[in-house]
Amino acid sequence: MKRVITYGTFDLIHHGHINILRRAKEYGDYLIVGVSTDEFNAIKGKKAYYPFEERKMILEAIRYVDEVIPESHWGQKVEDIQNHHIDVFVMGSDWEGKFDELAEHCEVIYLPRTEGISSTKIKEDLKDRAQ
Ligand code: C2G
Repeated sequence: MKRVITYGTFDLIHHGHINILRRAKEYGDYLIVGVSTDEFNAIKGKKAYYPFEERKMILEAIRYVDEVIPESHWGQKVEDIQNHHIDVFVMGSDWEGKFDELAEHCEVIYLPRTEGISSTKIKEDLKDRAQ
């Protein structure tokens, strides 16, 4: 069984998230998602609308996702890859090159981002509409 992992905040789930999850799953049979904790988001400078537990629950309901684990710090990826016997690490192209060192442990793949959508854009558009 080929095992894939990807990471992110996955706030306000949108088709860009679904696209990356669907394509990541195509690289194997089992997809693990490391979803950022609220504390890690603060380190990333992000404030998610949904708290960790809700973002985790929503991801677990997505057909491409087999398991969700917490992402609490930048440095956990190698340990996750080893502990979960990961074959492929997938991220969107906005992270191109940032995780190349993981190639020592598994295949590293960056997939094109879905243009025109982001959780930040959703929040901004909704704010504009409310005015
Ligand atoms: N993504 C995408 N297209 C979009 C928006 C996001 O392909 N329009 C992808 C991102 O490239 C990423 C994943 O969806 O691979 C999750 O994106 P975010 O929730 O924004 O996660 P991010 O803040 O990039 O955190 O250690 C890695 C970090 O946790 C990634």
